[in-house]
Amino acid sequence: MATVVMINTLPASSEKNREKALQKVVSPDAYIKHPLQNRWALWFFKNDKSKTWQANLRLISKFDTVEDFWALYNHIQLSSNLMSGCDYSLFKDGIEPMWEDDRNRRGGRWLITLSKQQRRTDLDRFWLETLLCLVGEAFDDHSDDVCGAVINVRAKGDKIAVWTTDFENKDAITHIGRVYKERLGVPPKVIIGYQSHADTATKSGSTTKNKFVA
Ligand code: MGP
Repeated sequence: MATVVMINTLPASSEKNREKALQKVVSPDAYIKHPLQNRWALWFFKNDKSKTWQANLRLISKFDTVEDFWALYNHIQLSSNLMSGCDYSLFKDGIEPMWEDDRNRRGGRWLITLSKQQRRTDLDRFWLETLLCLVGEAFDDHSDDVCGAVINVRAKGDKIAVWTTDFENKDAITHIGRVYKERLGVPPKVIIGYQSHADTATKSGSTTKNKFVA
C-alpha cells in the first residue's frame, strides 16, 4: 500500500514542483517495521546470593520486529562486560528461561563451553550469532523445537546454550546442533554436546552426560 506524504518546504513560486511533492509516494519499507516470526523476551540474571535463583531472574524487554531487536541489542551491555555470575536469556514469549517451564521440563540444551581466553575472542560474536539464529528461525522446520538460549558469564569459563523442548526429538535436536555448530564456525573436530535439563538439574558436580553430540 502507498502513502501520500505532504511536503511543505518548497518555495511557493514553484507551483508545479509543489504539486509533484505533495504526491510523493513512500515505499512501506520506509515506515513499517519488519516483523519476526516470534515475539521474544530478553531476561537478565544477576547473582545475588541473598536471594533465590528465581528471584534473581528479571525480564528486561520483549520485541517482535527486526528493528526492535537491534534497538535492544545496541542498548545493553555486551556479555563480555558483565560481572561474573550474570546471564542473559532470550526465550520465546511465554516460555520462562528455567527448567521448570512446561516447554523446558522435558527438554535440554546444546552447550558451548568456552575457555577463559575465548571471552575476548569469541564470546560476544558467538552470542550475537546465537541470537540471530533464534530470531531468524535458522533451524528450518525444526525451529519450533527451540525454546531459547542462555549465556552464562562465569570466572571458571563462560557458556552459551540453545535450549530445545524435547530431548526425545532426535531429528530436531541433531538438525539444530548441526546448523548451530556451522553458524558459530566451530571446527568439525570440536565436539559439542546436548544434555537434558533433567540430567543437568540432578548432576552431582561431575559433567552431565551427553545425549547427543555434533
Ligand atoms: P547455572 O547458572 O546454569 O550454571 O547453574 P553455573 O553457575 O555455571 O553452575 P554449574 O552448576 O553448571 O557449574 C547454577 C545453579 O543455578 C544450579 O545448580 C541451580 O541451583 C540454579 N539454576 C540454574 N538453572 C538454569 C536453573 C533453573 O532453570 N531452575 C532452577 N530452579 N534453578 C536453576
